[in-house]
Amino acid sequence: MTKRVAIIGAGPSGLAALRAFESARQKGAEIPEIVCFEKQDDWGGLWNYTWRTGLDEHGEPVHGSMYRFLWSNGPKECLEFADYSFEEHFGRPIPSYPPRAVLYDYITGRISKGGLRDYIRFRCPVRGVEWKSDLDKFRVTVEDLTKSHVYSELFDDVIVASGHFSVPNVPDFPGFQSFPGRILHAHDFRDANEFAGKDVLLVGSSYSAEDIGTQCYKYGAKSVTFSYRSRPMGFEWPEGFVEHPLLQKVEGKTAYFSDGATRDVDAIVLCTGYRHHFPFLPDDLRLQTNNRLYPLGLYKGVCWIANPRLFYLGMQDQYYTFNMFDAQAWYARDVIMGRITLPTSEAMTEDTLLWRRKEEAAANPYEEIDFQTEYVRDLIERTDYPAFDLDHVADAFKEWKHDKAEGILTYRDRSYVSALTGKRAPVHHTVWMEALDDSLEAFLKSGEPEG
Ligand code: FAD
Ligand code: NA7
Repeated sequence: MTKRVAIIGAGPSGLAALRAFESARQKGAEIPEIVCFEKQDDWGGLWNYTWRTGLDEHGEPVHGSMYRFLWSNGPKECLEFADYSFEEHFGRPIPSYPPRAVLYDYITGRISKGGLRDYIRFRCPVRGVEWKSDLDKFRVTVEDLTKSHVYSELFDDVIVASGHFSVPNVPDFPGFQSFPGRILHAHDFRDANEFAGKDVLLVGSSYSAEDIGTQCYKYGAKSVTFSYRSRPMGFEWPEGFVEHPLLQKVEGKTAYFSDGATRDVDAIVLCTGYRHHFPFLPDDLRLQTNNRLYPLGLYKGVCWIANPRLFYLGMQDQYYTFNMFDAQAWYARDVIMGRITLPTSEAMTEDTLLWRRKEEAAANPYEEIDFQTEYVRDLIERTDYPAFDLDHVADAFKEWKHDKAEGILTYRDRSYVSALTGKRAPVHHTVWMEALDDSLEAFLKSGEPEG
């Protein structure tokens, strides 16, 4: 009997799994029967933009955390699929920092060929996964939202690719109850134009704070105040930006910080990160972790040690993204197809503890980049995923870090060399601060600057 494999989610990680099996099929292998369950009505995961916030038309929590005017926050050369270059997709080299629509086109373009969409059941959130030891299978329970029908099917293996930047971590601060302006989490931020002319406070000091802060400034916010819990971002901010340590309280529209400073603000955006959230998984199958480079419990960051017929993709904090999801998907595929034999549970645990120690030893972002590079290399060496120059990609990440430190508003004007084609990306026709149209058409048109 053919094995059956369930993939939960058709974002970049789930699509990487589909591509991995398809690649084996194209090389003549007999592949398992695959069913991918996706709760949204289209593929692309977070890259599938929605204006909606809160609940969707079916009463489901909206998955999307991306916003209008989101441009890649790292060079595309660092996330390029090893089996499908940007140049192959767009027919020519394109600049290094594409807006969301361009990356969506690239991700979905690779998968559009070959009828892979037929594997996906859209509008089908997974409600439960249960290990049935008597049957030696998982029972997966799904709701078909279109037909308003709940059903269960049996699978030999399950791949969880449901993402972990969707369910917000929302702290409370004294005075929020009576703050006269809008308070929202980054998950619900959609359009920077809303904050034009306003004094905005952002709590948090990581990617969301940095990017939503600069977006607000780009689209006309009067001022941007950041509040950090552990350490400031420390960029050389232009006039109009300021960083303070942790928010203590708000009284009326006045925010009080732990350094004694105060600031009147019109709106507050909590850029306080996300929670790994798997309401469809029971305790014995559920990954429990904070956002970090090496969560425990997963051999090679992928196989659930307590039941290695369950796999997780993309659960790490991410420098590498699309190419790391591919490396993980190829590895999971090879375990499922019996090409890789897993060691004993003890040996798997020991291996993860070794990696965890290396993760903990990484003292700064440059060492973290090296750590994740080695992690991806370790995976790629074990499968037939096309080898690419990972040292080159690690150098590009470090160049990106350096470029950001030199200019948080100008780093997206830089260009980098592709490890696949060896070519340096062209410079975009319009500098990022003046590029207000984030459409694919505006980005790809050549010639005169926008405006
Ligand atoms: P997701 O993209 O989250 O996809 C998960 C999919 O699973 C979704 O389609 C969801 O609907 C589905 N799903 C969830 N639960 C269920 C269920 N129970 N049943 C069925 N389906 C389910 N990365 C970059 O490389 N560059 C960037 O510039 C960048 N910017 C980002 C900006 C923001 C605001 C955020 C939040 C993330 C950003 N990322 C960026 C990182 C992003 O996490 C990855 O690029 C990528 O989207 C992760 O893919 P994924 O498939 O693991 O998860
Ligand atoms: P991150 O990278 O997980 O960062 C979360 C930030 O929120 C970080 O600065 C935390 O501070 C801060 N945080 C968390 N809880 C609190 C509380 N209670 N009070 C104050 N500050 C808090 O999430 P992001 O949303 O920035 O990025 C996630 C992805 O989205 C990423 O891949 C991007 O590409 C886009 P800490 O440093 O822990 O003290």
